[in-house]
Amino acid sequence: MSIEAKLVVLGTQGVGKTSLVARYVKNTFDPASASTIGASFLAKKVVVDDCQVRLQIWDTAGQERYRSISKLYYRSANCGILVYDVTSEESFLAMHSWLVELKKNIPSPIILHIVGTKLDLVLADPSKRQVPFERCVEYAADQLGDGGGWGVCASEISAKDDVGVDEVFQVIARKLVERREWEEEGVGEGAGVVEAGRAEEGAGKGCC
Ligand SMILES: Nc1nc2c(ncn2[C@@H]2O[C@H](COP(=O)(O)OP(=O)(O)OP(=O)(O)O)[C@@H](O)[C@H]2O)c(=O)[nH]1
Ligand SMILES: [Mg+2]
Repeated sequence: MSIEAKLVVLGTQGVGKTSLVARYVKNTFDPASASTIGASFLAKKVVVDDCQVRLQIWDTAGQERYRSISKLYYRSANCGILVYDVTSEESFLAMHSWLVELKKNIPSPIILHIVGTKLDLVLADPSKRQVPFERCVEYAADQLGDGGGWGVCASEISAKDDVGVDEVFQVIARKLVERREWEEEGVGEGAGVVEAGRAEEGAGKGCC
């Protein structure tokens, strides 16, 4: 089996969307990453068991003035990553506004992964943390854990230190495959799975 899926990456300016995608696709990190204009596209194949998943990854611009353009990308997406920065509560609140917008504008629930970035900064200095991982997990359960079809997951990553990045995309790809199997079997249309793990500081990642 092979699957093509469109993945959209959303979140406010500077949270690390481009860095997350660059680490995953090119295994690079730019400490002076330039702000994205409009959106950029990268593709990568992921193998899940005997299934090939080709992810078309749309990295959107977080600047407010590009918000209407981002809509073009998420409306046809099969899956998405909502990104915030663990050192910025403001970015967490901004992520919520993306989710509200998604819920309003997309025709049916998609697989969503909520990602807190810049974990390396709080591992180096815990006082920098503004969003506890528990808050993110509770948020995911409250907002998306109603069995409404959002296959949601949450984790914390560092694009700088390459922690937890591959896992995000692997989990999404696996959920895409599972969802396809359910649909083919006619079992689980709309069956949402809420699975969120705890980030162990030091272990550096928390995921499903
Ligand atoms: N320490 C640290 N810095 C990071 C990490 N990820 C991104 N950054 C830095 O955060 C800044 C913004 O990163 P980008 O990836 O460009 O952010 P973005 O979300 O794509 O921003 P827009 O394109 O403007 O929406 C850059 O200086 C990155 O180097 C990380 O995991 N750790
Ligand atoms: Mg960017």
